[in-house]
Amino acid sequence: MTTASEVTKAPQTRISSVGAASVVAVGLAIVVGFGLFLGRLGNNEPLLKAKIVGRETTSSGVVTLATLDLATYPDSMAGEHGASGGAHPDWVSYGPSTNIWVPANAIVRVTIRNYDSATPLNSAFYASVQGTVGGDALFNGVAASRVNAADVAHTFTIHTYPTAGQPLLDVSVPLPGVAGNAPNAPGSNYPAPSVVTFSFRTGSSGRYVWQCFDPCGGSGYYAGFGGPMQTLGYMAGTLTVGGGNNA
Ligand SMILES: [Cu+2]
Repeated sequence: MTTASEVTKAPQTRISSVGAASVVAVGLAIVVGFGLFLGRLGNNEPLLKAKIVGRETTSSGVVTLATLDLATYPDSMAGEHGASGGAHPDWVSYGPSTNIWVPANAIVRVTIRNYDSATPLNSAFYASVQGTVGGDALFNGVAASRVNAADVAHTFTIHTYPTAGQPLLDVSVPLPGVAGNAPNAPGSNYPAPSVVTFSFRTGSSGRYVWQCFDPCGGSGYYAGFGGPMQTLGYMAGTLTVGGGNNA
């Protein structure tokens, strides 16, 4: 720890105008660089808001009903990184954004269209649907509580609370892959997607982190878990519950 007295004892050094300008430039670079770094943490990415579509009566009262549409891609050409793919065009990605907002005290109906082929799960734990309303999901229209671990391309997994003051929000749903040799759909850069729908219940306000737990990061990273798997904006993101104009 630096105390005020230590600051006053700092060596007195004469700094030339050129040196001072350099110090300012370096300081500015640090500030700008840190700002860019924070931007990658999600705050500056486009906020993807679940759409409030009405109210629903449940056994525990009337709650807000909202819908959320996501997609997973074999690259980064269709999500928040723009048509050029940004810094890592070949990284697998979620879209249209990984910075998600959903209302508090609500049922959120999620639809995820997956355009990527499978990478077998390391752990069959993530082949099971967890934390959804009814304990299952619809996989291309068929209800199931688990899928074959070898068929999974990605998962949508909300971590539990980052602080003890937030309610639990354990949700994990596997996303089966499309066939590796599937042709692109007409007019699309991707095959017809596998479609997974599920609902989860939110409680009071909170801020969470979610990510994919399928080792989809590519062979250039340790066990497929580096690169896009550890980077917000690709296979990880934030989930804000409530606040703002929550209905
Ligand atoms: Cu993934």
